Amino acid sequence: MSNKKAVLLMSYGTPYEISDIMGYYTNIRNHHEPPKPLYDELVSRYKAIGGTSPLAKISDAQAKGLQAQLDQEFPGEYQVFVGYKYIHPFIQDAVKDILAAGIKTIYGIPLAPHYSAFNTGDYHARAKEVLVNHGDVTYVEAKSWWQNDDLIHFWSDQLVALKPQIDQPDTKVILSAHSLPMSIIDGGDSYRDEVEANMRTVVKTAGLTPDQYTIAWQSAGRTEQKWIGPDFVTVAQNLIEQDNIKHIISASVGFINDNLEILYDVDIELKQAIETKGGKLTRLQMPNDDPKLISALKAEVLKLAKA
Ligand code: FEC
Repeated sequence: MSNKKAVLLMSYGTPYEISDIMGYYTNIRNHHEPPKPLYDELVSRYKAIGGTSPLAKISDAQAKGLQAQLDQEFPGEYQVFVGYKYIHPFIQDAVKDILAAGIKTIYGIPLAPHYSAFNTGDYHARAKEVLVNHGDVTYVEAKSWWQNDDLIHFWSDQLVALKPQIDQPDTKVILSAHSLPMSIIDGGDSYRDEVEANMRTVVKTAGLTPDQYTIAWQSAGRTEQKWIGPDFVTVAQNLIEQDNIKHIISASVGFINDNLEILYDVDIELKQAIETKGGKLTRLQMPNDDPKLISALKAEVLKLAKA
């Protein structure tokens, strides 16, 4: 038996190469293969950002950064593992590795700061299903960690640096996060409320006035159902056409990584939509493995350790 504690970082995962996309997309669609037009469309989005997303490398860098910060303060006490929901190494396999290492305490932390029973809640469920017959193992779960000061300041510092531009009457900040089907929100999921509270805290910390920003949603799925809106492309175009806005500053506060939804949906799709209407886009940097993000993860580990 080991006295070490495991930190299990969990996220969506991303295809490592084009040939992984079919299996990955099939997993996202609950083991149903995507129709060919949807599959082709997803492949073309990955190709447009260079073939694959940098997400796997970034998750790896986050895990290494966290391990280094923990080792510095608590040598030998923690071992960081990574598991994905839709591609290998799967969350369940990471938990099996933890068990094989003889570790009896697991701190489960989603690499997404807003709780959603649909998304991050499901990460925990997948981890815990492996532990059903392991009553001697303690699993402590992080729910939401967007309130962390370092993470709030990661965003608000960038807005403060852009304040001279934001103070211009032709400029608007659009804060965005991944949309979800409204049926999930109507079922009582806290995701939308958490995301909006996060956005309001960021703009308040940066000292923005209500007329300087707006909240919108991005990356809704290609389905018939109603998703949380308004969509950020429509919002941006209306601002330019109807409100004399020329400069949009995009802050995708709902994510912590450069991924397909940032590099394609913001950097290609939103940018083109804005430029078509004669406007200009500036996008805030994503946390990735910035020391502030790593400190936020470490703070969450220490919070769980005290719980
Ligand atoms: O490879 C990459 O860089 C992208 C990885 C990726 C991240 C991500 C984040 C979120 N998603 C959320 C909700 C949904 C819902 C559906 C859905 C569908 C997809 C598809 C791909 C995909 N998601 Fe994702 N998401 C990422 C990738 N997502 C690929 C399938 C093609 C498409 O629709 O674009 C609809 C599922 C369904 O079809 O039934 C719902 C939420 C997040 C933000 C939180 C988080 O990061 O976990 C919410 C990264």
